[in-house]
Amino acid sequence: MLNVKQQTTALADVNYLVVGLGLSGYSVAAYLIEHGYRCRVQDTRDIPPYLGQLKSRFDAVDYNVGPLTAELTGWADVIVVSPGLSIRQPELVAAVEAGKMLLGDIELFARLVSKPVIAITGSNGKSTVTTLVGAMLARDRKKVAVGGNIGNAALDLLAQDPDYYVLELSSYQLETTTSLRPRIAAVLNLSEDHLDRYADYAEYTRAKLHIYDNASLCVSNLDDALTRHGADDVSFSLEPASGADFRMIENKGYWLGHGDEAWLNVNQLKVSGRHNWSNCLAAMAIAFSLGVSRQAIVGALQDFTGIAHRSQWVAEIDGVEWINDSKATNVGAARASIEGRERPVILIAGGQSKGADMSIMTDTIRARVKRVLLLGEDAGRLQQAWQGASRIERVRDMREAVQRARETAVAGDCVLLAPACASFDMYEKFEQRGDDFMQCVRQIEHV
Ligand code: UMA
Ligand code: ADP
Repeated sequence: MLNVKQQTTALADVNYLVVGLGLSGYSVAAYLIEHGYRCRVQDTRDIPPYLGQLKSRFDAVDYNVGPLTAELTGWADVIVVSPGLSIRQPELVAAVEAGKMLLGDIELFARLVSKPVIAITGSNGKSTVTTLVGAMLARDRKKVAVGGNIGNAALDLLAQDPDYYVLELSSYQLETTTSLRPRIAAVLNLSEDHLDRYADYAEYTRAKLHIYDNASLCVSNLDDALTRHGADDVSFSLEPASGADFRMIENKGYWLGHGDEAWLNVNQLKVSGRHNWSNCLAAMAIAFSLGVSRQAIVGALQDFTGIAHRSQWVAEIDGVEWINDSKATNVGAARASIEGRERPVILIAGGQSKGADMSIMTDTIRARVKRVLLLGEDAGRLQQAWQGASRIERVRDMREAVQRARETAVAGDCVLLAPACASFDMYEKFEQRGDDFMQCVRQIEHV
C-alpha cells in the first residue's frame, strides 16, 4: 500500500498533531503510528471515545486530554482535525496563521488512494445513496469499500484495496479536503443544516459544492438548482417532464426510469416515500455512469430494505404504526419523512436545532401532523415556530413521549420519531436515540 511518505515527500518528515479522538481521529492516529510517523493526539473530552483502544494498540502513544494548547500546535507541522470540531476555533485559526498545515482524514485518504473514488454529499439521503451504490457495484461483481461519514473511517478502508471506494462526505469533511479527485461526485440536495457551524446557508452550501472540484463526472439533482455544476452533469429528477437523464416515468403508476425507458415500478421497492425515489434515481445515475449493468442496478434496488434509524418500521400496535426516523436530524429530512407517510402523523421531535429555521416545515406540520410531542434542548424554539399548526405538547424524555403517543393515537395513525434536530443534548448519537425510542415502544407493546 502507498503511504504518505512515498507519495508526498513534503509530508514525510514532519510532526503530526491529531486533534480529536473519535472515530476519525483514531483512524488517523492509527494510520500514522503504524506507518512510522511522529504523531501526538489531543482531545478536549475527559474520556475520549477511542482513547482506550488507542492506548491498548499503541502503548507508547503520546495523548493529551484537555484544551488544545499553544504548546501542542506549536510542536505540530501538520494538524489533522476531526470533522466534529470547527476549523474556525481560535486555536486552529492562530495555528494556520502561524503557517501550520490544517487538513482532515479525507485529505489524508485522498493523498493515499490509488483506486477510483465515488464521492457523495448532500443535506439528506447520503447514507441511503452511498449504501445503494455500494450494493449495485457489489452485485456487478466489483470489489467495493463503503465508508466516510456513514460510519466507517475512510483511512480504515485502504487496507481492503477494492476496485472502487464509495464515500459519503459531510460538509465538515469537505472543508478540510483539497486533493480529492473523484471519478464521480454527487450532490443529492441542499437544505438548511449545521448553521451553528457556518456563518450562513451560503457558506454551508459552498462547503458541500466543493466536492465537484476536480471530479471527472458530476451527478446533480435537476429538482434542486443549487446542486447543479454544469451542462455536462448526469442528472436525476422526480419530475417526469424534466428531461433529466434519470427520472420518474408515469404510466399506470410510477416507475424509476432512464430517459424514456421504465426500469422499475416503485411498487417493487421495499423503501417508501418520494424522497427515497429520488435517492434511487441518484444511485442509478451514479452506478450507470460507472458502467454497472441495468440488471445489477435493478436487482440491488429491489433487494434494498433501507438502513436502521431511517424511516425504520418498529411495530404495529392496535392499528397504530410506529416508525423510527432518528436520522432525520434536520428540517429537510423531517419534512420529507412526514410527507413520506401515508397515515396521519403523531410526531416526536426536538433536540439540538443547530440554528435552523424551523418554520420551513410549519406547512407540512399543519397539513399532516395531528399532534407534536416535543423534547430536548430546543423544544421551546420548535414550539414557537410551529405554534398554531398542530396540537403541541412538551415532554420530559422519550419514555414520556412514547407514553403520550400511545394514549392519544387511534387506529390508522402513525407515530413517527423524526426529530428535525441533532441528538447530542440527550444522547451520544442518533442511533442511541433511535434505540431508546424502539425500546420504549417495545415496552408498551408488551403491557
Ligand atoms: N468533540 C469534542 N472534543 C474533541 C473532539 C470532538 O468535544 O476534542 C466532539 C465534537 O464536537 C462532536 C463529537 O465529539 O460533537 C464527535 O466529533 P468527532 O470529530 O470526534 O467525530 P467522529 O467520531 O470522528 O465521527 C466523525 C463524524 N462525526 C461528525 O462529523 C460529528 C461521523 O459522522 C462519521 O461517521 C465519522 O467521523 C467517520 O467519518 C456522524 C455525524 O453526525 C454520523 N456526522 C454529521 C452529520 O451526518 O450530520 C456531519
Ligand atoms: P444522510 O446520510 O444524508 O443523513 P440518510 O440516507 O441517512 O441521509 O437519511 C436520513 C433521513 O433523511 C431519512 O431517514 C429521511 O428522513 C431523510 N431523507 C432521506 N433521503 C432524503 C432526500 N432525498 N430528501 C430529503 N430527505 C431525505
